[in-house]
Amino acid sequence: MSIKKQTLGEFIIENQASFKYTSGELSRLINSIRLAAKVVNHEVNKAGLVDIIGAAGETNVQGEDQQKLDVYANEKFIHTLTNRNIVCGIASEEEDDFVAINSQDENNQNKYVVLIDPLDGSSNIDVNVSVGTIFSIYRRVTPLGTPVTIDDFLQKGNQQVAAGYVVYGTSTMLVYTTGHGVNGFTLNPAIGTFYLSHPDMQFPEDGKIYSVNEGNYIHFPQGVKDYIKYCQMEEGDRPYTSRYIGSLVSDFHRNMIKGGIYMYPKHSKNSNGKLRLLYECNPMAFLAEQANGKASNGHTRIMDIEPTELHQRVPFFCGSKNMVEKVEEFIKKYE
Ligand code: P6P
Repeated sequence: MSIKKQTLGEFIIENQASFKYTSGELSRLINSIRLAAKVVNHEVNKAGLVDIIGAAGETNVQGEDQQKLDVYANEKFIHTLTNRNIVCGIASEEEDDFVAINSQDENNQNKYVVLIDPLDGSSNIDVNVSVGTIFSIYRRVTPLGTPVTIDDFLQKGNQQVAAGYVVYGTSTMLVYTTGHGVNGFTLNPAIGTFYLSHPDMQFPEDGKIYSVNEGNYIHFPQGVKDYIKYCQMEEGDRPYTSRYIGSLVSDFHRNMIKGGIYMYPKHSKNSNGKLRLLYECNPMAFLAEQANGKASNGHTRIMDIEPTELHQRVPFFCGSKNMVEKVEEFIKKYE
């Protein structure tokens, strides 16, 4: 007889009391992300089909304007979070500036702001490779009922109250933390319910997988080059396996389960690397640390970095603690 798995809704209610701001607002916020994830999942899963069916010009079979999926995902998450009247502001990779959600209304007692990468790795959609949504949640720092300002978004990662991702892969999973460990929920698409499938997820302290775009090798700092050669050396439990999907959420998810490190270093073409601090690196760093892993820019803890602008990029090394510390050792030799 199969043991009944807890649903995401049951899990949220059961753990609500453990959250220091037990207003229930965060629970409603996680629930709204759950709804948006299901809507986006439905669209992502039929993307290829829509492309084929909707071939006639700019509209699909429903006569709707065909949208790029990342724009679609962005609109769905903003729409859902706005309609549920839970947050006072949203920042997104798809929006130049943050979006104030009627925060100037003095009756607006909404405490939270959300930062999202609505569809990370969206270029993979066209080749049917998994993609993800990443979200990061903070309490606003400006007074309730006043317009949100950039200060509400430029907070250090160590101020996050929750973070997570949705991975639209062979199955769709929602993985998140509120600072009490990391739990993974798998969607049963037949009934549209997420079930607790991966309780208390932990990064193994060591791993044998390294994830980096080695096409950029010649542009990497020498310490990173040396670490990659170290991974490839025949010695002890090495060589490691190279696995790079081109989708941060998927590489992170696999490495968290199996052990491994994800790297997006700075390189001569881009002095800060590619990944965005506020809605990619900080939420993934929060998850990593809650799962006994580590995340740095090569020498500084990601969640201690003082943000200066909404879309700023940082070098990113994240995963099994001992692997991150090893690459930091190699980088340190040249600093
Ligand atoms: P590159 C996707 O665009 C992304 O932000 C991450 O999901 C992914 O790991 C990385 O960029 C891929 O970038 O330069 O290796 O193609």
